[in-house]
Amino acid sequence: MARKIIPFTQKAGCQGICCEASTSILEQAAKDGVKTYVQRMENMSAQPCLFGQGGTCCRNCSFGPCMLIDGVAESVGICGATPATVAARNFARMVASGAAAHMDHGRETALTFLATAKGETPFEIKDEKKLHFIADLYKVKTEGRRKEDIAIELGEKILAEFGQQEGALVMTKRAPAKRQELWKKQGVIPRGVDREVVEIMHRTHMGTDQDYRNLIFQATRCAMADGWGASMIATELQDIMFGTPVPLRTMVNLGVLSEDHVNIVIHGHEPQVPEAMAIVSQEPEIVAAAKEVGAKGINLAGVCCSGNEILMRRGIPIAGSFVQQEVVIATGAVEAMLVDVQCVMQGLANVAKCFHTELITTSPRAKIEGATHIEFELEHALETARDLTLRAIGRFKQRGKVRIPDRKMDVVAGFSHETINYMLGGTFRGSYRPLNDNIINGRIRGVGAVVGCDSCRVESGRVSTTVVKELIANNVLVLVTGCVATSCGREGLLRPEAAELAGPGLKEVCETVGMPPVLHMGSCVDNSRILIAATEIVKEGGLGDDISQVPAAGCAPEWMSEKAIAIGQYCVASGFYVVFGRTFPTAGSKVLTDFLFKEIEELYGGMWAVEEDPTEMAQMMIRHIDKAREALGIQEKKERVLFDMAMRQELDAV
Ligand code: NFS
Ligand code: SF4
Repeated sequence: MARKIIPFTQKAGCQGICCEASTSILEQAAKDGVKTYVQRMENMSAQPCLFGQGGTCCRNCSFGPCMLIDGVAESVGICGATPATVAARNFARMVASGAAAHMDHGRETALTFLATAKGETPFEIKDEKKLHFIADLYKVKTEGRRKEDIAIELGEKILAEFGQQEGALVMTKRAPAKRQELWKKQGVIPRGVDREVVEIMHRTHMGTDQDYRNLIFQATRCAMADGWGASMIATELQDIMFGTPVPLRTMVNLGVLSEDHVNIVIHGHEPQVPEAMAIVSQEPEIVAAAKEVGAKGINLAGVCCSGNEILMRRGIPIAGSFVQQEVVIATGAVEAMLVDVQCVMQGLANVAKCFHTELITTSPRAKIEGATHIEFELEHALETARDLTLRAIGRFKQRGKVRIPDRKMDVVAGFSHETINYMLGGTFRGSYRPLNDNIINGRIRGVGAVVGCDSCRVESGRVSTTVVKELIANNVLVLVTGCVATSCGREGLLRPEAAELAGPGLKEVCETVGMPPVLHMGSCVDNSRILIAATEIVKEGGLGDDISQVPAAGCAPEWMSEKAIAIGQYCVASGFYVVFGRTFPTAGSKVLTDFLFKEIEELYGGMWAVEEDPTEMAQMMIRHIDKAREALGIQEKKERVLFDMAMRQELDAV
């Protein structure tokens, strides 16, 4: 049965919360007078403004805000800007902001990589194979050279791409040839990383670009500089330094907090602080210090994508998703919460004040009033990490009543696109062949990427997991990243046992391989792994020669962040059909929305859609997947046959 999603604000009490574990904590917090997003939503005096929600409010100059009504001829800004122009400007600015978040993350990663190569950080070059692969892409010589020398040259080349003015970002050359041709034709290959954001900010300035198509063109080029640029750079360099993920077992949900350990929660996005914390937390002196205050040791847990980074690579558990961040503190069990950048609620500061928790900001780019600021500097990474850990230990004795819900769930995470190679291909022949074959023979209907945030405007987590369950029940293999992955983890969907919920074909594949039907591919910058996985499927052959032909679709059922818009736009530009949940930021302009939902398909082979009902979201993806299967001539379930070269070519020619 389809579940009607009722906006949280229309309900009384705590019904919009993701799981029972959170509900119990939030109810107690409310009784104790601790204010979280629940109270803040109730206190919100007005319903969301329709102009703001639909993208037709402009305040790009002091004549505004100009609030425009679509379809009314005289409803234009004082400057004459139409609803389509205003909505396109606002959309482009969302892309710019979202992309900039990933770009700054990518830049920090590149700087850390370079410093690591020079021996100035406690990190190392862990994945030499990937170092060589990426070095080859960037035409950095590898033969007979020390890995550090390769990394220095590579790091400098990558860093230079951020300020590059002309040319093309190197990572875009990884896409299928046909896709690259299309991008060239459309002119959307990014010239540099930062330039594309600056150009959006310029074009959207009062009185500049006033053609919605031209604005969306630049938004696309900027989004490309995120997905096929900064995010991919972040993922690959992080893998080289911290290790490319391989499948591992760990846990998620509030129950991963420990009653008898010092709990340090790491929240935000960049993996430098989490990695340093992971290194020092097991040091004998640190453990001894924890024991001195009566704790058994240090328990690290993650929130949001910082959590996903160390979950994927180190198996460190996740205490909560985005919506759960305040709940984590409200357990009373957290000695310190370290936050760096993005998706950190300012409300945390007040929640922390109600407990013994110290909220600590670590990035010079993101301070919060009322939080302690301890800057994390790479050159003193471990000293700072020790200092942070000791501060947390110092708080242990101040703990009041602790309420850790007895809720945690097993998850298997760590599916890099390289792992999918081996997982499905077997150790003796790592390739995407078996995946492609199973898609061709119909056991797997297609691939669904369900990504993005969890939202407190809906029954958070529930919308995403309903989409995911519907997809796997229909034999769609699901890839997840970000907070959706945490939601799926809480519901047990990231365990091989979840194959029980899959349709017969997908179930058979999962059981043969021993993998879950829902594969956790990492944080939100790791959506770049999905781009590469789709590319590998194309290159393997038999499923068309471009990403837009692959039976696949993307979805962000509970999106909230501007990053999600940037991600959606680069997925559309890469040929994906992308469904967003609940609300779409251009809804106030029919012209622009029609362009993004329909006409854009002619340009990129991908397009947007929006839908509130999760079952319908999944069905929309499935219909798209079936359409792609039909176009490939594989819509009927076929028995598994071994493909020889001639047959592959025949399929390629379809
Ligand atoms: Ni993605 Fe990750 Fe979560 Fe959304 Fe925020 S943490 S970068 S933006 S809320 S998934
Ligand atoms: Fe109004 Fe135009 Fe100024 Fe925007 S730029 S606030 S539409 S006058």
